[in-house]
Amino acid sequence: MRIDRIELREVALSLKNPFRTSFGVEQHRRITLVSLFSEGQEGIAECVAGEFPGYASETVDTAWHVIETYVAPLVVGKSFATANELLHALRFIRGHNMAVAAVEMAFWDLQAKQLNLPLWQLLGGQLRPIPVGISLGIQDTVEETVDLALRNVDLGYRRVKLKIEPGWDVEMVGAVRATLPTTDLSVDANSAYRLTDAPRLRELDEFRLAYIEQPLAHDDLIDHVALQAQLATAICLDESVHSAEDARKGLATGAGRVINVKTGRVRGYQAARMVHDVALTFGAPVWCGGMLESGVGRAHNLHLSTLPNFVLPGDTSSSSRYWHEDIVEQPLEAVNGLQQVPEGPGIGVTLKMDMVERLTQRRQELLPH
Ligand code: OSB
Ligand code: MG
Repeated sequence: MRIDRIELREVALSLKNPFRTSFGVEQHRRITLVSLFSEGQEGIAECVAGEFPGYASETVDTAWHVIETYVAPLVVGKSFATANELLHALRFIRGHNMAVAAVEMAFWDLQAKQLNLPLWQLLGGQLRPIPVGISLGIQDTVEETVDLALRNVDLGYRRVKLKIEPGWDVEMVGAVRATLPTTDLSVDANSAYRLTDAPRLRELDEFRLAYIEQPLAHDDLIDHVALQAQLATAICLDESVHSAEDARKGLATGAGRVINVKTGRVRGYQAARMVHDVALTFGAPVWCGGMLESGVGRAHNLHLSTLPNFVLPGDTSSSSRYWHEDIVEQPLEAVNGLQQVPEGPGIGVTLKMDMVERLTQRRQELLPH
């Protein structure tokens, strides 16, 4: 498959409500859409790098720069039979996983469309409704948190993940647990704690959480091993896992027992599938994380979630939780906590072109030189 050109497009979209985590607040998203064109067909993906390097070191602007300056010259005008061949061409680009992933994921969509297959099938998944939960940002009060958790459980969401940070943890989680005694609950610290906080984190054990997500540093596995040994609750690794090798090390050492898989963080589908397979060999469950994506990224997440070891509810909640209006035609709405995988070739969603044009901040064509 010859890649004729790449198109980059930045679209501005505002979240319904500010999303607060231990590393900052997001209210306006600058969404980078990456399209690969071949023989009149278009594959598309969303780059999940944020405006601010708070979750990962990449940003919207570094990803744009890396794709334009380093990725495109290695891809445009070249032919690749598989995603592996594409990744091989990019092997000397160290890091910048979110930038590379967006290109790789667009390639998968393109290939699925050329084969006239839904992406889940090309990935080797099994079509099924995808159980999803919500990720609840840090709120102003415990009462609001309890209320939001309750309302979303009533909507059918299969799991409630509460964002925590020092000072917003045991009391808040205890209040939610008291109101929702049987709900699948978890917490996500986004690296806000240190190993010396182990006694505090141990207090969470009594709330029977499914897992504590990424309590310690974004680049740590060693301290997570020590912490996991002191906790009854499983640790779920997010920020610390950038590859299948990281997943192997994390699970083999006992740094965690669960993995949150995000294609952007690990460099695309090929790597995401390898993380999934490694976890399976350890008997560790995985689930599909989210990065406040538009419908393009959400559709990708749902296709990935059809792989068999995605056994825990993912973060691909309804598009309408985040957006007044999404940029894709197909509604991606959970019903009773289940999302349907979009049908049709590739990712199965199409852009609302008028809306996208209206929201476009910049656009760039990358042609062969
Ligand atoms: O840690 O999983 C995370 C959002 C942005 C960056 C990191 C994370 C998140 C979420 C939200 O938890 C997941 C979603 O609903 O898209
Ligand atoms: Mg997380």
